[in-house]
Amino acid sequence: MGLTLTEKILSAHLVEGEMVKGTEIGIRIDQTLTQDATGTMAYLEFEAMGVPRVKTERSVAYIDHNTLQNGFMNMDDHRFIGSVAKKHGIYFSRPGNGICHQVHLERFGVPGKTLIGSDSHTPTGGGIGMIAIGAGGMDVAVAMGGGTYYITCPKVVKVELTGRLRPWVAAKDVILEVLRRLSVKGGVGKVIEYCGEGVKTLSVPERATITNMGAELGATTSIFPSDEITREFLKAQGRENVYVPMLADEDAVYDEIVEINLSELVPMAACPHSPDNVKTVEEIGPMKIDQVCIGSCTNSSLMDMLKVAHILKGKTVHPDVSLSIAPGSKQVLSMLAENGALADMLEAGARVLESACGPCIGMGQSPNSGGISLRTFNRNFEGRSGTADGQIYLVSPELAAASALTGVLTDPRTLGEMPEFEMPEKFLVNDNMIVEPVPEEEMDSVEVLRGPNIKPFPTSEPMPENIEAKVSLKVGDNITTDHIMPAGAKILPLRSNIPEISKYCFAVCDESFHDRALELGKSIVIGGSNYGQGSSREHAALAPLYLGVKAVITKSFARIHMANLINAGIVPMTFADESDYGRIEQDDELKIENIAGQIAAGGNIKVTNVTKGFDFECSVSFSERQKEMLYAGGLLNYTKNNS
Ligand code: MIC
Ligand code: SF4
Repeated sequence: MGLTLTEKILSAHLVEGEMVKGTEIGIRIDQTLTQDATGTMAYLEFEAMGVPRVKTERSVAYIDHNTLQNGFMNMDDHRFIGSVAKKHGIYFSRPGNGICHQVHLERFGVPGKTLIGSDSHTPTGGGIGMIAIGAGGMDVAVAMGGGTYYITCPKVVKVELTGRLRPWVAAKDVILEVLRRLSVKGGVGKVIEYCGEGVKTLSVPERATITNMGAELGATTSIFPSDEITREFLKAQGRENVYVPMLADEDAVYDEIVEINLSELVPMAACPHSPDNVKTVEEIGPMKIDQVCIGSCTNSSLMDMLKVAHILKGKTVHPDVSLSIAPGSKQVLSMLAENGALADMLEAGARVLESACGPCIGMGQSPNSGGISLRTFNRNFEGRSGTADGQIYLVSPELAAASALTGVLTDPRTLGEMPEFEMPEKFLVNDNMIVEPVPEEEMDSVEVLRGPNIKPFPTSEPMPENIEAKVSLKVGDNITTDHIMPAGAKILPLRSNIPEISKYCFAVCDESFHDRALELGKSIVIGGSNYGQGSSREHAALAPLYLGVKAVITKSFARIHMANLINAGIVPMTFADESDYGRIEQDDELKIENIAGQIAAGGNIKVTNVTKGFDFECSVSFSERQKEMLYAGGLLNYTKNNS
């Protein structure tokens, strides 16, 4: 029986377990990446492990999220990360060099290798045939120290692409179509593998747009084969030497097959407030818009930017629209400047931003109240833009640029012929904004620079005999980590300070949560299905830990968040019978007796609702390693106990 590409790469990296779907496997990690908003915690954790040098083939620390620098906190974090990186063998991509996923694809990614990153859009690397997975900071810290990374051995979905995209229809429309069909929970426990004749018609940046936004499916990752198109891309980056062809076997067996004829796709948009709320432009109609933002790790490649520049050339942005453009990397921005495309954007009235996440994570460019904003980004969760009632639509760069000119949602196909342009054969390669680490013998000379906002991470206790606690909050389905631990210009600077950032925990759902949870001392949170989707931020587990949350009971969890809860020593459980969700209210007192014993026994966990006087069952499916971690009170305690 042939193997899928996913199985080939995973089994070549397998260090624990067997390739049995649904069971836990441990894999060796070749590369890691961090960004600054999750990086400070990851490096504090790495330092706590006491490993002098990273043991990976390549680890890179990027600064791209917190570049607003409103106050000393952001730059203190940058300096901390830069100095830790230099000391411990990590390459440091300085602020201004670009968005982690874009730069990693351009400069460091290698087909067939494994990459984990403390950012949920790490699967961008799947665009060149990597198994690239988003993870919590602690998992990345462990991998940097040479430790194994654990995942549930995934099912593999084949997305069979046929045909060719018609003019003005983009890679973004491909992933929007996948999201429309599979939904934001359709990818849980699965890797999405793209195959078929249509693959050959897609360039690497287009493939990377698709794998990037596979994160919104809740998938473990997404991957394209590594083929001649990959080789051309790596060659243009001066890295042809790392090219290896990587293909699934002809007779590979997949768990699910999705067929997409690229020729049939039309321009689409994900409507507020979920990436799977997808409609065609025709269905939405010519809606008046207020803002357009082009950029983010999904759509900020040179190819995307050149398309936009050609559409804008010689025209003017509509007077009622604000257009911002953030090219994804220094390489992209420099090339736009060199070939004149940047001037075309500026002349049309675009507000060009630095190469960073920017508006995608609510770092500036919040829309007007109730404003309609078209964005080429990957997430449109409520409030994420920084404007509580902002209406965010996720669209392709073509559609965004066309609409910026007309002031209404515009089908780019109405613009006539697509402008023709050639992609350069060689990219401008200058890695001068990547700082190399010092050699091991010089590491003692590097002082780690710690600002006053950098506080130690919260400690956790070993699992108690019984958990008796009130429900501090009950929330519905599809709660994102942007609900649990919001980001944005005001809160992101607090990423290194858990006591401070925890003041905003769940603020989107209920502003009084922080005070109530602290007053209760210990509590339990109740959630619906797909709880914790979205970002990999472990702050969404560390802040609840700090506030005394002992367990989270939901209908189902998103993968990275569930792993982060276990790493923090918070017990994630799901209702054995989902109808019990409706029988529990905020403030109910719940009791779980002999919790460690019940987990060890392997069956369902009995929970008593003391307030309402009934028992209900929760199911858990922990590996032995996860059980041990929970007994110890989280990954750090577990690692200390075992070293
Ligand atoms: C995001 O897109 O939500 C982020 C900000 O990049 C996060 C990471 C973070 O919260 O720092 C992610 O996707 O993991
Ligand atoms: Fe940055 Fe946005 Fe990409 Fe997250 S999704 S890494 S915030 S650009």
